[in-house]
Amino acid sequence: MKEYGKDCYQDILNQDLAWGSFLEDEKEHEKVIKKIKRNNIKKVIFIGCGSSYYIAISGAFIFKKITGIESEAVPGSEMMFNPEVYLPSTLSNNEKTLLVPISRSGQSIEIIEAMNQFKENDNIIKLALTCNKKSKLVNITDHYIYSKRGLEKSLIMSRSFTSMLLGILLMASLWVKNTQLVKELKQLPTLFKNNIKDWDQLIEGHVTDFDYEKYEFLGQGSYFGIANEAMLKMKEMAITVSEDFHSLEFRHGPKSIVDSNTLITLFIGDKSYQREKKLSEELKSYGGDLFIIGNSLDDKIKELSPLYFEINSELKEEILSPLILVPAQLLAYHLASKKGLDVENPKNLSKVVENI
Ligand code: F1P
Repeated sequence: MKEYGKDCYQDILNQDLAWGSFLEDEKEHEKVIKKIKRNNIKKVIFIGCGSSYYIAISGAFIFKKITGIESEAVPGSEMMFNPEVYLPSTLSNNEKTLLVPISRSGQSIEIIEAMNQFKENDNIIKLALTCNKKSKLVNITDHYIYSKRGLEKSLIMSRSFTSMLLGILLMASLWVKNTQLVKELKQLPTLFKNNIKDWDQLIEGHVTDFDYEKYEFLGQGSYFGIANEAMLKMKEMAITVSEDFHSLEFRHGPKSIVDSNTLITLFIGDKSYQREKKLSEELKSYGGDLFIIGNSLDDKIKELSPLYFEINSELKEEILSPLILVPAQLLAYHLASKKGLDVENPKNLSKVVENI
């Protein structure tokens, strides 16, 4: 059988190399953060398109949680059309806004057009987060943080997503000089290596044995951006309709569609654990199947879900954000393979959206 999506599969299976390589450059990243911190940053706005916007959603939550600095995620198109709505209306004489455009290619048209608006604006410090340091974006920003092994061969974003999200985790940890957090981030490549083989086999097996019509992805906090990206992988790779919600938002109406043809993937958090467990019991009672991924899972959760992954680390949920996405990438890949789709040439998609 033709090996569909070889490059994409390899990109997913070797993300730990991109993470390790990014973390090796800690000192370079630290120099950038120190330069930026010479400014009195009042607010940080992360912008992105597609998957990169979902990095921004998860990253803004993480950056505020770790540094305490006001942080927000805005789609590139919104910052292009309505910058005055998102930029702080009042700044004291030395306060600045840090704008962080996130872009694997550094070429997406909305990001470039948005950033070109601020070329002369000294109240905005511009930091690019990218996998392409020879990009238009890097030429129009003051600083850049670069994931040198993040860029995929494949069109589909996988290791670029997780390595740039790891980038925001490292930025925030360096910002507050939390050496313990930096040490914890350095555990992620090993945690990936310890789990990837089992995860891949178990997911391939589940996809082979079960068929669903509807796919829901749920998460709170930093896992909401992860749920967004999981939804997008299902669409881009498996050409399958899927949705994402904050976990408890799903109860306010969308849960009405749950039946025995529904797979709900829950990225279960620490603070939200008990409520998300009750939600899982409710969704199970409607006939839905649960795929639960979390740090430590109790027996009740394990009984509820035909498929569950327990990471078993001492790490907080935010630190696990890049890792917890990986099972959803594998789910989309194996469903695409089952459907005989060639993920190297996904329907209607291009690697970069450079014009509108
Ligand atoms: C990323 C992106 C992807 C999308 C497609 C087109 O742009 O929008 O999210 O899946 O591959 O490109 P960027 O990160 O390069 O700006």
